[in-house]
Amino acid sequence: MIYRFAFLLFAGLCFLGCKKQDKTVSITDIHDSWQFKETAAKDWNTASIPATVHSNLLENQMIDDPFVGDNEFKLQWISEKDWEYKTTFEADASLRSKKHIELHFDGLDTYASVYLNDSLILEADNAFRRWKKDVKKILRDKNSLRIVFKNATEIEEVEKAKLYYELPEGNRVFSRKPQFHYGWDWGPKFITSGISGPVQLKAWDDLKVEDIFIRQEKMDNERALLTAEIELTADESKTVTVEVKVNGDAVSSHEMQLRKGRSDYRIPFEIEDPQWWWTHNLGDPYLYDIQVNIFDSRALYASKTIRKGLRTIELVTQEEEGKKAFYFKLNGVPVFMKGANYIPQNSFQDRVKKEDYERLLSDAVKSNMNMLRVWGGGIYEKDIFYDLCDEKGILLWQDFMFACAMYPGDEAFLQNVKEEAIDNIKRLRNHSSIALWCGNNENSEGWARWGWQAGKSEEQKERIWGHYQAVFNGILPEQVKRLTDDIPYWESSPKYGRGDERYISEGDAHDWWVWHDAYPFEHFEENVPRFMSEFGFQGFPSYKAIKYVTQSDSIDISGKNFVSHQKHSRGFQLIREYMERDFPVPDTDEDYVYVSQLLQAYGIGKGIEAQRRAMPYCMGSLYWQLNDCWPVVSWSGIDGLGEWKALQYTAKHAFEDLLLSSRLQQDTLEINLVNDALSGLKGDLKLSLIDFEGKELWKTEMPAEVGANESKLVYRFPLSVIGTDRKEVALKVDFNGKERVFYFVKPKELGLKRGKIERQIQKKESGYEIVLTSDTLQKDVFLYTDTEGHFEDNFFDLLPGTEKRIQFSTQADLNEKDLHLKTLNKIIDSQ
Ligand code: BMA
Repeated sequence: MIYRFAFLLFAGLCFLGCKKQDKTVSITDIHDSWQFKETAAKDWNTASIPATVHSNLLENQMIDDPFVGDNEFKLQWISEKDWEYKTTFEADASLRSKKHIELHFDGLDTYASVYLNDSLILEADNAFRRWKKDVKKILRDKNSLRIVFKNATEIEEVEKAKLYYELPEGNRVFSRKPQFHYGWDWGPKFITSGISGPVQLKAWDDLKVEDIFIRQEKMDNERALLTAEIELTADESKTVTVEVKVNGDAVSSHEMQLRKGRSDYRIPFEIEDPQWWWTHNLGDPYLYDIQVNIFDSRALYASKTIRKGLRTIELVTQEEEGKKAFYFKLNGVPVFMKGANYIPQNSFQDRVKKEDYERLLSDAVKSNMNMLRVWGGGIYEKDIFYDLCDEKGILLWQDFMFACAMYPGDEAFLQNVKEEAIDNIKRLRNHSSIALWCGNNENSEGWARWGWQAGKSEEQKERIWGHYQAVFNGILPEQVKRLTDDIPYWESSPKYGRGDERYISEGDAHDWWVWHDAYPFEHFEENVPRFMSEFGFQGFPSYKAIKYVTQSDSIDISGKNFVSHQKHSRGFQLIREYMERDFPVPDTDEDYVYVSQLLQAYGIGKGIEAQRRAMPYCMGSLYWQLNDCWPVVSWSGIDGLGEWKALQYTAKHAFEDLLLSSRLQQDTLEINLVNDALSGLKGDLKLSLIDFEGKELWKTEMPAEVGANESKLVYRFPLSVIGTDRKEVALKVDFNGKERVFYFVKPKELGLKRGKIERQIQKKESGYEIVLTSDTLQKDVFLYTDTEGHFEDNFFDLLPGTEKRIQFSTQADLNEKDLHLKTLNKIIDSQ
């Protein structure tokens, strides 16, 4: 016993000094001195890695910025060529003396032949996988490494020729690489290639920790039962001690007999009075530091720390009144999911930096989002994305990377998909943020109603559908079940396409009647599904993004330099059509951009509110889409340069845990309180009808309350109070100090007068405070400037005689002349 204590003390002291995560494995990055060229070319150019060929060409100033003007079209030649990369590196005698040496590639995009010292060691064919190769025998003192990337198009043609039928949506289905690279209705076509992840030599003797998974077996308020599942490769059978520490305290220590070769070991442990991980809006996203230490009789062998939140997550799909529910329970509590669909942040992944992840995910928190959906046409994100979601308390709906198509199903393809699933599930399974793994985006909807079956024989249809089943009801759910601690799996988003009437009563829904079928925004109010996982409307990006694209100081949205940044064939036309319905159509490009953003915010705001009012029937509202991968006219709330469009501010307010919402129903305005918090609220509801000069025409006040996690109709305001002219009045509603203003006609019908806005600017520690006042109600006040920074609120209504204080956070100096302002008043008044 005394011996054992002494041993643990020794080991503990040793650990304090051992910063390295895994002493058994020495890691050498091979990131230096890379060069690249087109295979047919003579001259080599320097290359930083990880990167794409496109980024390397740009770094060498060999191409123009792909995001400017119509450069996209001029750069298509890049993906039609083959490219190669080379470097040299040393492996000294001490490294080579290690018993095992592997070369690891954490990302190769996509068809790569890897030569080490002129031996072909690897042929990769999946950009989503990680590759490794035993190189012990090939490694020398001085080594050359060369990687040849074959262009994807040629290989896809070969694969296509092997099929006696055509698969829908083009050749991209043959390549396991991000599907948006082939162009999307918000994204350019850049079929990249290159070394997309770190390249490392990993060398070790005797023992290697392959993987550690902290499986949460059971959890209640008293204790969490966990198992550390450890995958080890050992050269010989020997005895080790495995210790688990939680937040620095040892909670378990086990002696274990290692088996020779690769084996799995299970170490159970408990945490008493565990702290639950919550989404940021409901509590603390608490993360434990769980450290697994492996000792032999002399010293610490290996140590790995996993930051893990403890929580239970459940997808409830049981029958309710003959229909199937669809909601998430976090820690046993049904939670309304508020958020958006996430796409890759750049066409060239290497250009997304740590601070971009930090900023975008902080923006999601600021916008009161508690869930993002990682959409299936993009990428399995880097670890940092999931680390930040864990920390910030954002849940993730994680798609597998399949979108809007039917895929092949030959043995090699299925095996490749299986390995891809194993790689990514294992990499991501310790993250508490992942709430769901979903098979694909819109594949089954497409098959059912996008005409993909036309012209195919019964046998062909059966075969294609059989391949679908093999992946989405076979391989993927099997791997999720086998490798995770009961994370739910969902076959496809949406469950039913909108052509199937069940889309509204079962599973998740993508409602594209608005936009693609040009239904009015009011459609959202009458058609609320169980969980809206996609709905959206386009808006122009910021002035900054437009100026970047056109490389000009003025706003021109119809020139050839800009129009290629609208990827939806009817996009411009649909924006105009909807604008004519609800908003004034301005006659300058600058105003048109502004009103297009108001329009987008107005429509999607209506949808979010309708979905939240319908809680608990509806339990989720994820709009399409959070962000962009370049500057473009799209459905995003945050544009390609990180600027917030009006939608993002509207979403921020509409997603607050307490929402005051209204709906016009014949001769009444119904007022709802929606409360997502875990405790109820009581207070005074104050209503006051005002004209646009602020004169109070009517008022009332009453006690009101709303329960925890509840939406409640609290007041019916009779329109008879107003009389017939509803264009110049607004209803101010206040509940416990939270205020909202409702209107009775469409924005274009409002009798708004230009008026005058007084402003004051004060320097503050983290930027500036802008104070605005006006004698007249000012609608949709938009502040903008060329100075880098962020307005904490924008596109707001300014009530007459009331001060509005806006924080502008910036490191720069804001010149008063560079602060501009637009209002809907000015546009309406001048027409
Ligand atoms: C959704 C997405 C994307 C697309 C968007 C807008 O269904 O899944 O495929 O960009 O529609 O059309």
